[in-house]
Amino acid sequence: MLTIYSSDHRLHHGVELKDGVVSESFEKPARAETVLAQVMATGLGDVIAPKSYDRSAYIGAHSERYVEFLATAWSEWMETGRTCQALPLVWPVSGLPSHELPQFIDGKLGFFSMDAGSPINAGTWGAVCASANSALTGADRLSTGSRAAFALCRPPGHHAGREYMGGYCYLNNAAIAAQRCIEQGAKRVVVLDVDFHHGNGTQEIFYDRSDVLFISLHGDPAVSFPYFSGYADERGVGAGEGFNLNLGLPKGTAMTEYEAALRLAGSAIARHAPDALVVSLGVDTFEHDPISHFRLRTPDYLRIGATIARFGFPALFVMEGGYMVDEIGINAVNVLLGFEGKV
Ligand code: 6XA
Ligand code: ZN
Repeated sequence: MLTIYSSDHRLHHGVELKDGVVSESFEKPARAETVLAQVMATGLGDVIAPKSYDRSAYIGAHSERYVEFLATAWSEWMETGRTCQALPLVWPVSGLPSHELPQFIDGKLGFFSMDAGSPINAGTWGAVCASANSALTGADRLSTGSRAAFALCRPPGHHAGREYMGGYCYLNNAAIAAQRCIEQGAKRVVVLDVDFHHGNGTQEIFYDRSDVLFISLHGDPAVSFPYFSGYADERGVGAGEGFNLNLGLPKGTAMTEYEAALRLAGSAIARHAPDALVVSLGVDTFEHDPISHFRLRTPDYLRIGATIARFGFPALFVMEGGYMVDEIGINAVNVLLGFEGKV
């Protein structure tokens, strides 16, 4: 299986507000390096750099003004004399009267974010573009007949909505790839999100559409980030009604229950009969992940990959979360090896 990877991910390295303390983010460069090392060590296949894409390739999944904000946020922040990372501190929650886009960068940061989990520094936009371009390059491979590809994206994307960043995400790589598949001729696409966290951004982007079915297996939002989406009654709206499937799972979920949910996803995928499957591949479902609470083990990831292969559709795997740095490589690549039948 081909891997698409850019070392530009290293341009982005942020802080995180966790347990009331600002410290190094769990979403750090070593994650992608560890996955790449495992891709090489296992001989998964060739590794190529992403192609260049115009910013217009991100529009469709995102709004023009949001992409412009991401591209210019750091320079606007610096113009105010600050040199530390840019973070939002105020949000237009539903009780506040104005939902107008502010002119000042501090207001814009709150307007275009769901949380304080996506810091912006000098290298963020470069890394974000390289990440999205990796997903686009993978989507184009599928459109030209490849059975599978792996976009080793960093930063991740599935929390990013049409007009907001959050949860370490800026551009929604999986959604951008799914949209690209549609633009290249796919009639129907499925985005299957197996990250521990609900892919609220992907859900939002395709919520009113019937061409892209979104399915997510994730920690019950009553007790898991992002808390405000991921419930079973979120089924889509308008033309998209019935094309959004949330499979929330309880604390401590292990492989037996996880596989049962994956089988339900498989039935929904078969009914949609997609031309392409985009897999939001997070491995923070791992038993030792530091920020999640499922109990999957390293060999389970081979089975997840083999199960996805049995669904029988061309698949683009897009890297999302996973934070136990030592095992993230083995677990992520096990899914890919399982898909390839190399078990
Ligand atoms: C709170 C936790 C963010 C979760 C990010 C993630 N800062 N999403 O792994 O898939
Ligand atoms: Zn996650």
